Amino acid sequence: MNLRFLTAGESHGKALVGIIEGVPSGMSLTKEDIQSELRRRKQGYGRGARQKIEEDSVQILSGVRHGKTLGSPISLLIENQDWENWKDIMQTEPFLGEVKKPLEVPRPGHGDYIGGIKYNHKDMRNVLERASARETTMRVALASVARKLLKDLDVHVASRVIQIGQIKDTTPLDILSVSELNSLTDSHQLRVADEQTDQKMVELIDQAKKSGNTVGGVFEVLASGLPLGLGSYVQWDRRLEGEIGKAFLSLNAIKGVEIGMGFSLAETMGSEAHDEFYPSENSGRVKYKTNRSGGIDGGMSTGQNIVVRAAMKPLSTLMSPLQSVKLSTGEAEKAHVERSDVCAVPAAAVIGESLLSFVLASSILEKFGGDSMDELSERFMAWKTKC
Ligand code: EPS
Repeated sequence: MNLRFLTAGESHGKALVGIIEGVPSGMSLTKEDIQSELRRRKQGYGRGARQKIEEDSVQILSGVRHGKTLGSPISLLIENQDWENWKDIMQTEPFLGEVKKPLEVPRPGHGDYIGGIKYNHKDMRNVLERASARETTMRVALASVARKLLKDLDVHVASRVIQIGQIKDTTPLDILSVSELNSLTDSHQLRVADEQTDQKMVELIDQAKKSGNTVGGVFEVLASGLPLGLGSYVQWDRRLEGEIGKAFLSLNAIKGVEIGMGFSLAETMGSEAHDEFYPSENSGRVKYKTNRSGGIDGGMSTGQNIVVRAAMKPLSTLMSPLQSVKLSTGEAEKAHVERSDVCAVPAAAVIGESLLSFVLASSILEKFGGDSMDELSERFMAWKTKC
């Protein structure tokens, strides 16, 4: 990957920190470019009380001067407001008192049990604190730098939720252009294109909350304005679908990813599965009338919109907890209960936009290189014109 990033920080620790490296020099970048994406991640019906506590206010610590990137690593800091309430429990110095809020009964479906055994932690809070999706706050912050790079090249990324539990939104994919989609979905409680379906899903989340349950769903992330030829077929780890799949499957609670027609392609005949070629005014090039491949064939971008869908399982922290075992006694007990969300699919969609932005910006840098933004955009535009 030409762009690299790392995050650190516990959910209730002092702060989240991150570094992104490989961003060309001379790109305009302000705090607001990052903050606006962090605000979007906090939205969505079904979130818990934490989102009211946290401001997710970002500080740019390095790599930017007078509103322009320097080409050096960009480091970011987001302080956790809730730290004030967790100082003793989460302090880094040795603590001699009785540690409050230990996690002794693992939540089925979470990392608690496996992580506790693997890292030899009796208090599985040591797992929870880092396995928590709170970490995605910093991922979104770092990826919003990649998203700014895409925006400057006129590449747009947007998302919508298409399923919560068993309720599906069947609004066609091309209802709006990718650059316009977020203005619609940002204004709905669950990021669903159809407002009535959005409302039905809100009711489902209310029911789940009442019964101490959680719900998952499916979201779709789209990108437009891309050139042909990102990624490559020549080596397994350069295939664009592979990079996208890895990025999306690295997101907490994601259990399935598909590109274009995805799983439904398995039900079709070859004659209905591919995007046929039609003559183009541009000699030596073709036109498409369909985009069943979701913008990627042979591990490379086709130049059509990229379409990715991901399935998120229901969150594993239930207020009516599942059956579990207290490991210290070996006795059956109900799982640990921790403040959490009922549904975080809209937030996951925004995080999905961030992950796709990161992979696409990295693939663009791999193909076109360039140490400065001027160099990159000149090469990018020349290729797009040619293709
Ligand atoms: C959070 C995501 C979820 C929230 C968390 C904040 O993390 P998890 O994967 O651990 O459920 O529950 O909030 C809390 C840990 C809390 O104390 O409320 C996020 O996206 O910011």
